[in-house]
Formats: sequence, C-alpha cells, structure tokens
Amino acid sequence: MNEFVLKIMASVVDGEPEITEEFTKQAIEIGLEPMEIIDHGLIPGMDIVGKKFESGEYFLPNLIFSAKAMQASMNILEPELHARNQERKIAGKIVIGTVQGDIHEIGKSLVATMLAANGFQVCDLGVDVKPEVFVQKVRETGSNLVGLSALLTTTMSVQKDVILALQEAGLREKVKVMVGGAPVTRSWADEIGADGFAEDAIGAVAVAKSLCNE
Ligand code: HCB
Repeated sequence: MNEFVLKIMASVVDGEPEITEEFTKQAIEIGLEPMEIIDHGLIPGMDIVGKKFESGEYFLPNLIFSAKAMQASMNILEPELHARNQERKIAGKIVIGTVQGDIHEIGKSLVATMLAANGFQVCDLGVDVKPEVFVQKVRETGSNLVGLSALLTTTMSVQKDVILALQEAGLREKVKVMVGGAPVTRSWADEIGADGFAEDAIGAVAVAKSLCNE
C-alpha cells in the first residue's frame, strides 16, 4: 500500500482534518488516483472509526473530527474525479432535515456528514423543515431516501406528518424513510410506518445502505 494512502487512512482514524488535507494534496501531486485514495485510505479509515465507536473506544467528538477529515479530503478529490470523468459511485440520494418546530441541528448534521462521507448524495434541508418542503425536495432531487430528525417529544409526530405528506404526494413507494433523534425509538418508527430507525450516525449509515440495497 502506498505510504500516502496509509497516512491518509491513519489521519482519518485520528480525526485530523488538516493533516488529511495535506496528505491528500501531496498524494495527488505525486500522481495517485483519487479512487485509490478513497477506496484504500478514506473508506477503510471510516470503517475503523465506526468499529471504534461501536466498541465504545471512540465517542461523538471522534466521529465529528474523523468525518471532517474525510470531508476535507473529499473536497480536494471531488474536482479531481470530475476532471477525470470518474464520478464516485453514489450509494444513494438522501434528503435529510430536522422536522418542523424543532431546531436541534447537531445530530442531524452529523448523520448528514457521515452519509456524505460514505458516498451518499446528501441534500441537507437544515432545521424546522415543513413536511411539504421534504416532499418538494424529494421531487426535485429524485432522492430514494428521506432522513427525519426529531429531538422533542412534541415534534416526533411531525415525522409521521412527513410520511403522510409523501403518501399524499404519491411518492411513498419511491422513497424509504429513516427516522432518528434522542426520543425516537424503533417501536415509534414502526408505529408511524417508517422503513428504518437509527440510534446514531454510524447506525444511520448502515440503515441507509441497507434500505438503498432493498
Ligand atoms: Co434542546 N432539548 N431544547 N437544545 N437539547 C433536549 C433535546 C432535551 C432532551 C433536554 C432535556 O430536557 N433533558 C429537551 C427535549 C425534551 C423532550 O421533548 N423530550 C430539550 C428541550 C426541551 C429544548 C427546548 C424546548 C428548550 C426551551 O427552549 N425551553 C428548545 C427547543 C427549541 C426547538 O427546537 N423549537 C431547545 C433548544 C436547544 C438548543 C438550541 C439550546 C440546543 C440545540 C443547538 C443546535 O442543535 N444547534 C439544544 C441542545 C444541544 C440539546 C441537547 C443538550 C443535546 C442535543 C444534541 O445535540 N445531542 C439535548 C439533551 C440530550 O439529547 N442529551 C436537549 C447530540 C446529538 C449528536 O445527538 O440525538 O441529536 P442526537 O442525534 C443522534 C441520534 O439521535 C441519531 O444520530 C445522531 C448522531 O449520532 N439521529 C438520527 C438524529 N437524527 C437522525 C435522523 C435519522 O434519520 C437517523 C438517525
């Protein structure tokens, strides 16, 4: 394995965006292919981070910094891929947001970042998003997945409203819906007819991948 690819992987695991960025620039300068950096450096690095998080060795800040490191590298690699006509294979297209009445942003953004880092095309609508805006963006982007975040017991019901709005718009058969947020449980997800539920950002990536492969 190339020395730079190994360094890039290690800097993602260590959550050091500036170092990842610098090594990525150097790797491109010496002629490494962007896909090699992604497949052998960034993705295995994020896999290690995911396992460390699941085993309790890593915590939220580790995830955030590793995702930032991956993103810093991707910011350099995306234009390089464009230039070579080697668009990265998209794992899925997701519209994500925190539902209407709720301004909690951190968890939703972390999920969005982790999905982007794992090859999803992400349309992040931000917070306090009305059901009709989710519907409109699903139409516009042709997304196959919707991610709904709710942090308040009072806004959980809006997740159901979004599912109903998708149904009314005739889009429910075309998109899978994944819900999450501190008060959200698997049984709530089942009750409102969501397709998936995730407790954290790593789980969300796994659920999103499996929903897109169904
Ligand atoms: Co806020 N707040 N808050 N808050 N807040 C909570 C959520 C309480 C639990 C605190 C408490 O009382 N113990 C509580 C909710 C009680 C309830 O309804 N059960 C609460 C309240 C009541 C309120 C206000 C109403 C307070 C007030 O004004 N009286 C108000 C709400 C305003 C509104 O939304 N309309 C309010 C405001 C705030 C801020 C603005 C001060 C701030 C948010 C800042 C921001 O996001 N920019 C805030 C914060 C930070 C919190 C706590 C402390 C942390 C939330 C957080 O960021 N967690 C929270 C207490 C807590 O949860 N421990 C408290 C970290 C993230 C990473 O976890 O669960 O959001 P997460 O996301 C996870 C996970 O759920 C999953 O993956 C994420 C990443 O691992 N996930 C998904 C999330 N979304 C997903 C979507 C998917 O599709 C899949 C997975």
